[in-house]
Amino acid sequence: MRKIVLEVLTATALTLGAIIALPSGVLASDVMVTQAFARASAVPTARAGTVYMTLMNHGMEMDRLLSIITEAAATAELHETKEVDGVVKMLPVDALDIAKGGSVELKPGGLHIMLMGLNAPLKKGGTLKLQLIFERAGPVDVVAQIGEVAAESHAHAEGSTGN
Ligand SMILES: [Cu+2]
Repeated sequence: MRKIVLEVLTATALTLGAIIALPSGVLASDVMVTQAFARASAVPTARAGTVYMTLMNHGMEMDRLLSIITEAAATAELHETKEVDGVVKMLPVDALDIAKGGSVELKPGGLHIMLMGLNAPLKKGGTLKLQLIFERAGPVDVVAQIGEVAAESHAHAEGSTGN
């Protein structure tokens, strides 16, 4: 049974050329990422950026987003925007669980990936490459489209201009 499964995986990998079979037999594509987009930098000196996307777990078990890697910035962290006593704050999220068959939306006003120490401003119309590391699915490459500058305020440590 296991042999048959592995042969199917190999055939699929050869066909698509982009699927990596991990040693455990878990496919990297067990987590599907859609609608990945980043905000364009408002000013050329911007050092922070935000990225949003939808994560779907098509695997057989719960999965967990452990970390984010990008060459575009010094660090990339998962944050959650929350209103605490009328003050909007961003709190770091250590790990994000995605239930089997479930999905999690990273969107403005909620969960987001925060880039800190941008190597270059994010230009509208460009793309941003990220790699998401999941506990079970392993690394998943993501290409985010760079869209408009954020319309709403986002309380960054580096100081938004308010409102
Ligand atoms: Cu943030």
